[in-house]
Amino acid sequence: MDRSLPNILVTGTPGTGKTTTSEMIAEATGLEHVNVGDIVKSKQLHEGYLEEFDTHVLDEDKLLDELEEMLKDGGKVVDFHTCEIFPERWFDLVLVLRADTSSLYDRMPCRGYNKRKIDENMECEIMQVVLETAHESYAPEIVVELPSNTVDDMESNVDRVKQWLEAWKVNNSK
Ligand code: DAT
Repeated sequence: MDRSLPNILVTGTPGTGKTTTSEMIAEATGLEHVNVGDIVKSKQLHEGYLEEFDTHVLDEDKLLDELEEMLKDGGKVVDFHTCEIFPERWFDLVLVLRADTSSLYDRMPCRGYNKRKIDENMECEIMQVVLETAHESYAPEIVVELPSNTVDDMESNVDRVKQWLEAWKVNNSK
């Protein structure tokens, strides 16, 4: 893809801070935040809801068509809890947010998740599922693991992205 601005994927277990961090990145850089979960719901890009797992079954084809159009010119910060469904070529940087068990556990109740979903998310984080999936799905040099336990962590993560973006612009100027 030839784009004048990069696309960044912010991924991680639910509750690790993807939406908050993506909004902060958008604010600090002028890139546009794309909240995939919200798009799935608002455009009904799912094939129904699984009550037992408290989750929507994605209509992947429709979702990818929708996102391809949004991402083609670059300049997007895409926030989603899974990363393997997207084509590798879409992203220039993949951030995997990580939270300690205690930080993450404290954030779960405010999400209104049932016990099963909380246990599932905690296990997902402990077993580093999203990090491993990101490593399997993208080139190693674009995958960056970032701690997201405190507000200071979030601020320093946003600063790193700002610096990365400046370097990207220099390296990709025509
Ligand atoms: P996600 O989009 O990964 O599901 P979120 O951004 O909605 O997560 O954050 C969930 C809650 O946790 C929200 O109340 C903000 C808080 N939070 C997230 N990351 C944090 C951090 N690094 N420090 C403090 N609070 C954080």
